[in-house]
Amino acid sequence: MQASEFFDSLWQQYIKVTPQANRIQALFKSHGESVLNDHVAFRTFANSPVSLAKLEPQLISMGYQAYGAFRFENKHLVARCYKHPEHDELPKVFLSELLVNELPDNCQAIIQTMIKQIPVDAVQSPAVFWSGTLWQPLSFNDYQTLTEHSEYAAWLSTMGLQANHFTVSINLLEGFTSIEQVNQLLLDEGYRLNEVGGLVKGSPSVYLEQSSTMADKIEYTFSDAKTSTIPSCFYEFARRHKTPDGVLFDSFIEGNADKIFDSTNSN
Ligand code: OOG
Ligand code: NI
Repeated sequence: MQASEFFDSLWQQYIKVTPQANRIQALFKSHGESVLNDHVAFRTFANSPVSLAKLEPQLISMGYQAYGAFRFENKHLVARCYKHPEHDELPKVFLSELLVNELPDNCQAIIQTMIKQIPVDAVQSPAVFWSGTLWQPLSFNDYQTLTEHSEYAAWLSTMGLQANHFTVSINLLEGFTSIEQVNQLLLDEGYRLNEVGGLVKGSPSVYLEQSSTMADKIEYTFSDAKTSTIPSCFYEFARRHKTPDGVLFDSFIEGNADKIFDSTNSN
């Protein structure tokens, strides 16, 4: 699959559950901007047929290369990032996975019932990245148990494989040069931003500043027919700075990412 086709399909699936992203993109365009993506992100279950190691070859097949690795002890996650060496205009990819066996036993049991339903050959093509939940809905009670221990697990249980967020590259905007300007535009338009650790994650001194909306909310029907609103996906904004060697920093920062993850918290 061509990367351009990949990102088009991914975006179409994403805006179905994240209407705010489509509206915010249109807002930037109404200010004369062309909107290009810095990166997209995915979440998955480790030790499953869709683990990071099983998904990675699909990124490689489109010409991507891994170039960074991250660990989030408190959230029980690891992540890798990927870029396209020949086409640096293509979005980078941030792929994380949940270390299920670090969670309490009751959470592991809930997650194993989902993992067991994933076909062993689920990964056939890059289209797996918008295949959603490859398992039946869990009960509302189990969902609540997961939220208590891992918001990431709860999100992944209901949303599955799809773009968790797209990220506007502030560097490639013309009229909005600072992240504060972007945040102010969004606040003025009534969007709710992730405030964990402050609106701006990072600083020029770590060469990366990021902010994000709080995820949209969608109606979801659990296995026991209980319907509730759950967080879907969010939109991120990133401004990169030059490192001392004069090139734009192109990786990710654990301290920033740790807070960006909270954009899908349930309240
Ligand atoms: C990924 C959070 C990290 C970034 O840009 O640092 C991230 C996620 O929420 O799945 O996107
Ligand atoms: Ni991100």
